[in-house]
Amino acid sequence: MTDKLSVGVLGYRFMGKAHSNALARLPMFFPDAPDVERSVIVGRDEEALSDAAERFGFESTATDWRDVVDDVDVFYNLGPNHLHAEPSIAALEAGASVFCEKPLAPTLDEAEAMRDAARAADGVAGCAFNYRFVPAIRYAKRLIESGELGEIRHVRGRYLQDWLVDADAPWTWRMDEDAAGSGALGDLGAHTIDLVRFLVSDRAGDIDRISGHLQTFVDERPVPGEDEYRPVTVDDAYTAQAEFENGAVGSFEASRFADGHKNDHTIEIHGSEGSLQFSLERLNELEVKTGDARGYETVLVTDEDDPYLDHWWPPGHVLGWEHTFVHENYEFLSAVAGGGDFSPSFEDGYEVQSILDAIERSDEAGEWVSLG
Ligand code: SOE
Repeated sequence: MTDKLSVGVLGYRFMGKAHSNALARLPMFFPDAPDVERSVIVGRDEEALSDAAERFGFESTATDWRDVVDDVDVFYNLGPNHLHAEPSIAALEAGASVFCEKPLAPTLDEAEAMRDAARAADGVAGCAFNYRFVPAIRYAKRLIESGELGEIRHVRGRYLQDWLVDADAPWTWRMDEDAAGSGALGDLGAHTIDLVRFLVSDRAGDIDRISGHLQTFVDERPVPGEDEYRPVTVDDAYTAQAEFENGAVGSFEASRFADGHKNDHTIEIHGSEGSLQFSLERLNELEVKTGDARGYETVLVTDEDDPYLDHWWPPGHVLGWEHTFVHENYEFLSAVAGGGDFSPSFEDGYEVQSILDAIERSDEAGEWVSLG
């Protein structure tokens, strides 16, 4: 009887590669991680799936997740957003643990159903907000919770990309409301809202009220390989402003039209005693201003007592985007094997979805929406 965790993964493209790479890294860099068997990878295109199974180290393939969820210990849902709810709920009800990519779901109703299924299940249910597992973000959380920034006054988050600046960039499911739920708001804003909750909710409380605006700049795009255009039914960009329970002021935005910004997720926090700034494009660094410093100090967060760094290289040998997936997979699988809890959970995923939903309701109503 093997004590390996059997893993089934739905999705073999971008996130399938990111998580498969993480699973492959664990034995070498996190030797105390649970033993995992990459049992089955699920997708529709059998030729592409077979190639992915070979490259990503999976024992078998399947074209229907219904044939998988009863037979694995852990189910990774890396499919498009509209496929997050049903397979994840089925896997939880079959007794598996589930790791679902963000955002938890396209709609608040689906996120609520997933949250409730997780509450009723024995398995661990995690939502893969990978940026919580950046060492510099962990360092930022320690600084905030130590009180070094004092009372939180300003929270600013923006996530800027530019892959849709070209009006002829092809249509994908991410531009369809039925498949994605929303555009930049759910795809990028979900990360920002989750990080903000992770960093400041203990000291500033949750978001109490919010107002938002969504915008679509290009309302149809060419379908690859076909002589047709399809409508874009989601936002290309969003902005929002918020008030936290402690009175702190929040401002958030994301765009797929921010020409010159490739994957620029920045968080800035100002307190009564100091400030910090993080940018994903410089993910090993944290800009910190505390105490009587006259300005920001750039801290390179790569020391061996910094979170996760002792698993990798000596100080200064910087990490990359893919390492965040190794960290989150280590924590998730350790929680599964050890019967512990994992954050961010489906509860966290639901809370994020509630705030995204409030931003959309505010945009529709043209007024602030209370979350309290
Ligand atoms: C969008 O392009 C995207 O891939 C997001 O879906 C991911 O969550 C983000 O980490 C990088 O950008």
